[in-house]
Amino acid sequence: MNSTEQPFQLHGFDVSLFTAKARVAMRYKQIFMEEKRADIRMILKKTGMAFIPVVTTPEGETWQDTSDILDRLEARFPSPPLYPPTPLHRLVCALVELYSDEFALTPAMHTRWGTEESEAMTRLRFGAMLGSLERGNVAADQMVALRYGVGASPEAGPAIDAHIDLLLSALNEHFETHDYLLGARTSLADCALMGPVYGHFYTDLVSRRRLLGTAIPVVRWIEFCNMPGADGQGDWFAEDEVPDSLRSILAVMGKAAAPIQLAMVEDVEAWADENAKIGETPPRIVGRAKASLGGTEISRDSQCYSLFMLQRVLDLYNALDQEERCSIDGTLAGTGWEPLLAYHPRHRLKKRGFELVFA
Ligand SMILES: N[C@@H](CCC(=O)N[C@@H](CS)C(=O)NCC(=O)O)C(=O)O
Repeated sequence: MNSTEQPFQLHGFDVSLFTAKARVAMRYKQIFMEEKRADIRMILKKTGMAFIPVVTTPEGETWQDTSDILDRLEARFPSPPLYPPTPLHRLVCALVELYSDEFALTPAMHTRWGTEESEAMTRLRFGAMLGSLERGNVAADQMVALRYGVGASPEAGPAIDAHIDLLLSALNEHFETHDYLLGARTSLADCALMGPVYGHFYTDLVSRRRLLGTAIPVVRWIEFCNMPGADGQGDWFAEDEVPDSLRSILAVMGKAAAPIQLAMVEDVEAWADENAKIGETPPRIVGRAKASLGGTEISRDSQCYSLFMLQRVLDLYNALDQEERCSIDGTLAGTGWEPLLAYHPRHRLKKRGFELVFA
């Protein structure tokens, strides 16, 4: 780096789930960067969509979609690595990413908008962030509408709270002994999970109290991820090691996430059977899926993007040879992820620029 070098820019917000994911990756890699409060008009102009975050590079490229952003960061700055070398650990990362980016929107929207106290605080915070209470309330109203789209309804509240308790208790147990999900080094899994756990649970008032009151090992992990420090980290777990505490986390995630993810993907596939045209962009939402979360029915909009995220997991899993797959199946048996790994999509989506199109 020298004084004439331009920084990478991360355009996002502290309250944004996906900004938290990208931030952890960029800090861990010690990339010369600055954070900018997102200017949605600029983002719309550059990407054609209003999603945050966006990364702009010193060469003037724009990167959008954190999964893609992290892939690009890893390719451009391979050291220190975020993606572990063994197939099992890569798959663990992809499953945690699927849970965090997809399912965890339900608990994340619940912690933000599911109590009067959190909602009132968030409205004030949005106002402060956007320059006026009026603007804050406009943004908040849009987000409250999205809450129902991801199944964070008041009726589902108790089941979602029970899920958050299970997750925090599994994470607490793991982080009592390990600094990060995969051992002594940050990975893609930590970046992804920081999205909901830092971006929402830790910045929303009521759940923040819950973390500070009952989950100090998780808070310590949040601090480590957000401030990775320059003094070096240790190693990931050896070879194919998945300690019981990590397996328990995967089981909490899989049992909650796999049923609704599969139901959403089945809706997308049924829609695509009738309507998909190669090279064409599907609508964002094509139905409404239902599944059980701990015995309570939750329902969510079926988004085509959910098939794209599942492909990321299946591409890794299906590239394994039979021996590797057998060993991974053994490790993941009983975690709830099995039906997703066994699924064979009839349709495929890919990116054309920033858009999803049928391949
Ligand atoms: N897949 C995208 C999702 C980004 C995303 O949904 N960002 C949220 C803010 S954290 C957003 O912009 N939501 C606006 C919307 O859903 O319309 C990514 O990984 O970057």
